[in-house]
Amino acid sequence: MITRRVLPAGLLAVLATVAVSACGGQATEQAGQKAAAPGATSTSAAPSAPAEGPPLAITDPWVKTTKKGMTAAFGTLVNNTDVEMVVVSGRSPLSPRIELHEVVGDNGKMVMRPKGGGFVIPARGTHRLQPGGDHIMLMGVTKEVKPGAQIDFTLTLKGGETLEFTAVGKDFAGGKENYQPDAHTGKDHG
Ligand SMILES: [Cu+2]
Repeated sequence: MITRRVLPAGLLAVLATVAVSACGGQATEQAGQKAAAPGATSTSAAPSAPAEGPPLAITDPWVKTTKKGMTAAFGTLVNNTDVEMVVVSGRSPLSPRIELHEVVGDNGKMVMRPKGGGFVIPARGTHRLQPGGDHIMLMGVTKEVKPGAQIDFTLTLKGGETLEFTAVGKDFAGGKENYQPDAHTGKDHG
């Protein structure tokens, strides 16, 4: 008797699955997008990931060395999926206050400011964080970052997924790349 009750339910489930996948390309794509997103949790979830890598990764992450105060983190965000990803916030034990910044020209000077909408990584594309361009801004740093230091970061995507990585401390002479920490002076940064 129990099997008779269970069977129709199982059949319904199968029918439902068939119906969903028969809805056409668009619906199937959306289902694929939803399935792909939760996988974007962490690069450390890599062992079972396909050869192309995790859904979202960052290559060569590094943090500019500093005594204290402000610094920034860089690297190249790599989107291995068919859907756009948007990084909306970041956190790290190194700083109580992290913002996603861009560098723009303002009356002939390059200034930094929070990037509205966050960092967008196109489907199957990359988004480079580099001195003079978009960067992860760390403010209120109280611990010295020396060359080779290992700094943990967590970036959060629009959908709530996260990317965790460890960036390495590197010396960087800012001059020609227009990376100017003092560009923050007079802006909203504390
Ligand atoms: Cu900045």
